[in-house]
Amino acid sequence: MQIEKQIIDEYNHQLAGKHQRNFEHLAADIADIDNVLKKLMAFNVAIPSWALGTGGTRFGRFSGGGEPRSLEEKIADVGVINALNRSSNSISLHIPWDIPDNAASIKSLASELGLHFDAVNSNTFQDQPDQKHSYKFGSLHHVDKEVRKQAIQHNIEVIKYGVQLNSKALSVWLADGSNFPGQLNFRGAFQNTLESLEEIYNELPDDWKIWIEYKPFEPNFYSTTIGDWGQSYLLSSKLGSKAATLVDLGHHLPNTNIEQIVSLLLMEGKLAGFHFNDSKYGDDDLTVGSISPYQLFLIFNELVEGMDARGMTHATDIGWMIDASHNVKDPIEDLLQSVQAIKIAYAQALIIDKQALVNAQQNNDVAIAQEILQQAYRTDVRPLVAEASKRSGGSIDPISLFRKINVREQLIKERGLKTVATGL
Ligand code: PSV
Ligand code: MN
Ligand code: MN
Repeated sequence: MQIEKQIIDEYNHQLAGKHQRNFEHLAADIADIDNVLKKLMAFNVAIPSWALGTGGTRFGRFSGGGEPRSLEEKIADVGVINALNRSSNSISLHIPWDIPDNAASIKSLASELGLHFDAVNSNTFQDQPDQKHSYKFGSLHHVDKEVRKQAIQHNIEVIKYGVQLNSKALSVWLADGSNFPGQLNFRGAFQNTLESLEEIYNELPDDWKIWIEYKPFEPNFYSTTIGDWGQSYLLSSKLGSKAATLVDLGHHLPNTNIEQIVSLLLMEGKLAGFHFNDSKYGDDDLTVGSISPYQLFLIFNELVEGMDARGMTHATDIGWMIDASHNVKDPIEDLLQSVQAIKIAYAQALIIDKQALVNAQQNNDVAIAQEILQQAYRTDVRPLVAEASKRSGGSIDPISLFRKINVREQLIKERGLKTVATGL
């Protein structure tokens, strides 16, 4: 299904009075309001193809109904999200969960909806029915060269699919690790991973990147071969300028200072981008901003400051993507909430009084430095996000419009109640 622009405009019209009052009140206090709005309007976050259905947990899965049954339907769902918020103009595919054999028609469907393809993701953490060797004991780090070769080949195949879709990056997350002390030789595992990644790296087209994700635990619970940003950074440095480190917010031990990691990776030109989600305990994959919105804001503070210092373009110079899963909420509503949360954190970071913060830091004025950050964080910037969405042709309030026009009910009518989408 597609949402007509007229429906969005009509609903915006209904909300216009209150919105305009709130926006004007807020805008009066923001010095460079046009610049803030311009940046928000240019900002987009990719939607992962695996987040459009109910993920479930290892204890069960409860379908929400109307879930996309094919890649075409996943693309249609991203079209719905983007029509509502005008900030989700790309989709990230996971192969072989999505097999774009018909690349030309998939590409034209996406472009009809104003979408393009973000990074392609490889999968060497599951065995596929037709594969020769098992990934039970890992893939790119495996002790057996034949297993490594198979995993390398898969990644090269994923690049080829991505080239047909005009993606520009390969995203690699490995489940490789060990469950018990003694199971692995750490150096051997790391060395094998590096050599495997080198072979994949050599197959990257000139204008492509490889994004290397890290994660400290799960599915292995003693060691993960790319377990933290140091290990990912080491690999991406050794590989070369097309390689960088991908930060998934849920892939840190509790209380890790993620914003500091972000700041240093950015400084070194090695920040590939993000998988946004939120978590309280581990890799919970909860809605962005639902647990730790202040942390999200602090990350965006580092991003705005660091990207401006390096002359980077906010909208395009790093990868922005959601990596969440949905067990009890409508996936589309959840994704809309996530994108809103990201834009709120970004808007808050954009309105920080940067010169005053620099002065406070230079004078070791700790209290004022904290005040400056919290002043921005405690500002309700939702009217800015709404205005940016409206000016881009989206909705002032995407979730309430999604409910009002009964999108899910229509999807259930079209696709059925007991549907299963591929995903984590
Ligand atoms: C597993 O932790 C994971 O959530 C990683 O974050 C990947 O990005 C994602 O799956 C898809 O492979
Ligand atoms: Mn991830
Ligand atoms: Mn994860």
